[in-house]
Amino acid sequence: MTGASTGIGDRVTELQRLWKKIYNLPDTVPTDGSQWDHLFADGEGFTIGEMEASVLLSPGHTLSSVTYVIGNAAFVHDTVFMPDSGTARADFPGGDARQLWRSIQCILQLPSETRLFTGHDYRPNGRTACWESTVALQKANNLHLKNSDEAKFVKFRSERDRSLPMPVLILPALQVNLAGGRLPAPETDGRRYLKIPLNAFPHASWGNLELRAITARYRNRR
Ligand SMILES: N[C@@H](CCC(=O)N[C@@H](CS)C(=O)NCC(=O)O)C(=O)O
Ligand SMILES: [Fe+2]
Repeated sequence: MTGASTGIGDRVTELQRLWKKIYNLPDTVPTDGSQWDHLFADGEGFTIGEMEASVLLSPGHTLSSVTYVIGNAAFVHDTVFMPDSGTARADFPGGDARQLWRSIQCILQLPSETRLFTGHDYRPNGRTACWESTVALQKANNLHLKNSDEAKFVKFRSERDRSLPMPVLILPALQVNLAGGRLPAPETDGRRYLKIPLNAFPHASWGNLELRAITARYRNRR
């Protein structure tokens, strides 16, 4: 809306191809990332006005996730949440718990006073919403990381992920996200439609959908 240019990690094209198959989208939907003005490579630098920024590939939660490091702040999206909330799940298509562990280790190599801004906060025990921590605080207190190692984390994360339900809005939201925020093109009647695959993930605990279950969850959201 502002006309600002947009950018995203360059592996988004892999994500677009993956989900295009899952949604069985028409051939005309581009999977070359052309919906953004720029695709960032791992390690690439850029500026926002006079601020220096750089991009760190951080796959795991998704295969194309990136962290933006800007001065002494890092925007870490769904990798670590607040220390009392732990880490993001790694069971979405293209997700990988081992890669998530490795991405988090890269983030934790930033200077210890680096401010970390997280992607979500689910307010454990009903506390007020928080979004900012530091590398030092994460190392000392993160529930899923302290006293852990790669093998323990992968086991813990995979078990926990099997118990998590499908996010309520993932299927409608992804179709728009993957097009850089654009709605699907209108069909011959002039209307735009979002597709909801009903049986695309038979092996995922959250994926074996029936329309009844979806409508129940939308109703319960209120
Ligand atoms: N209840 C939420 C859950 C959303 C969810 O799964 N969030 C992801 C990040 S996109 C996550 O990592 N959650 C961690 C967890 O639930 O432990 C919803 O339905 O929207
Ligand atoms: Fe996420």
